[in-house]
Amino acid sequence: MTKSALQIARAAYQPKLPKALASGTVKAVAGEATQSVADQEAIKGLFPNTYGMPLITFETAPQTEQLAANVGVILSGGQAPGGHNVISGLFDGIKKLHPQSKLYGFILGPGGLVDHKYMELTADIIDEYRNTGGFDIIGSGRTKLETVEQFEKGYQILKQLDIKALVIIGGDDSNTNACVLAEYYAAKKYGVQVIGCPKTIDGDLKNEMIETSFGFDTACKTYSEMIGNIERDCNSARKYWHFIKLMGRSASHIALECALQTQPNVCVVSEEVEAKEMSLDDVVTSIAKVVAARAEQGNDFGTVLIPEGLIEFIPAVKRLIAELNDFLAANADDFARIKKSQQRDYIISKLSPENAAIYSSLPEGVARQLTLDRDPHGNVQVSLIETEKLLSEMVGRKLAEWKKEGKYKGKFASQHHFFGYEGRCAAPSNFDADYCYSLGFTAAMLIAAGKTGYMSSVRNTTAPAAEWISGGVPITMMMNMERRQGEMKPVIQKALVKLDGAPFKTFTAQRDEWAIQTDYVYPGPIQYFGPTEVCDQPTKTLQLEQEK
Ligand code: FBP
Repeated sequence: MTKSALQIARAAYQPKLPKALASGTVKAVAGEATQSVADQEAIKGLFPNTYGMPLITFETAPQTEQLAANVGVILSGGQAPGGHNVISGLFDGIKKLHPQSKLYGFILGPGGLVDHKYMELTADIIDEYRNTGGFDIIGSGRTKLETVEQFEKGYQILKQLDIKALVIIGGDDSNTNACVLAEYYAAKKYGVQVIGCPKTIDGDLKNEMIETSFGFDTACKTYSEMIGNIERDCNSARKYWHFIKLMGRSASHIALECALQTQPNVCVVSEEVEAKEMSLDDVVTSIAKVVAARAEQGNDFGTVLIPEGLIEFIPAVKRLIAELNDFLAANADDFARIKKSQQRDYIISKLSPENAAIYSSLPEGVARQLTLDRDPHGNVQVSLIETEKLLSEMVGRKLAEWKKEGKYKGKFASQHHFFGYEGRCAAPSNFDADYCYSLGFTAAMLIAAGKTGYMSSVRNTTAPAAEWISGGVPITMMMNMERRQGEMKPVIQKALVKLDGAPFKTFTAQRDEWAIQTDYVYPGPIQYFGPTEVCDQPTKTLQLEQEK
């Protein structure tokens, strides 16, 4: 396999570990018993074996004898930079505890467990993937593990391979399923532990104990490099407004972080749109105002960042999607039989009058995208909705009206971009390389400590890696009850952008200036080698959040 110079140099990088893990041997120290973030009685009832367990912290301790133990690993959901380092950390962790332990990878996500597709991950294979981006070592998938039949089929192969513990590397939905699986195996006394690891570029799997999900750092730095390049181009040509949609299915963390890194003229934050009950027209007007104000100064160019999930946060559209979700879940077969050309009218005839009116007011393409297949977790596939084009088109129309009224005199030409896949498999930054390796190593220690239903946790991440704190958090602690596909289900609470949080407040304190002035920042590409202030900086989000 041909390798780039960077790949060769990067293979030799030794990720940094928290001091306790680097010392070689640890003991698990139990903290206080935990409770779920909400709906305690309901969650306790659903997870009698894995509810209320204590927080765990690892501290240096003398070596204790360990038996060899085989471990399975699954990569679940969208790719995120650093997944390979979680696996290499896990591999090194279990081998350190006992050289005879084996690591098996299930192929193409949770489906590999159910279909018994796996491979043993040997030292040679692991070495090929250290510090690389992507999930290609075993592939990923979005199969939802939720039925007893799947759990039992999984158990068959786990038993056959003598696997003692399964590590599921995934986002909020996948970790919710990891917890359900942990509970099931514990209830059945199958002797298989299940450990989760917090993955998602979206940055929305975080809480008191999970400071950030891995991949967010690298993805945001990659997008920010590209946004900075576009800003420089637009400040050079001075003729285009660039509408840039950024991945992040629900929360606007990616858009906000990129805004903090690059200082664009506009960044829409979905959570604010929802809180202020803004309509689509309000969002369009707010962008058009910035375009008009810059035109007054002769600046017919700019950059607008748009979070991928925006459409679902516009309260009226959100209500429409909620009704559509329930309706489509209950009438999937009927809907599939309707001819494409008649689907729009069919939906309109079935919706409540208020939602039917909103549905009919949406451009046809966007309306159709709202009825496309949900992902296996029941989510609208927002990455397929071209919000960047929708907004620029509507801003263009608004400006044309204002021109007629003599309120706007500029020229408006737009370019569209969608940054998502460009960053999901980037070579992990030093932060993600170190963080992921530590998460994987911690997972190995949780397994050795006999834990199940825990998520690997590494905290104090704005300090140098040696001072990071490694441990485990019971997954039930992060859960609440939410309506999914028409039913109330226990799920990990998604962390949205907090409007009273430091990252958003820092943004709002400066955004009016950024809107009018051309105050762009050009972060440049991720640096893997060089001074620590260039190579090892965590995201601005993390720095601001931890500043408290
Ligand atoms: P995860 O929650 O699985 O990490 O999803 C990350 C993500 O990149 C979202 O930002 C995006 O909406 C989605 O995956 C796209 O998924 P796919 O590539 O499967 O369509």
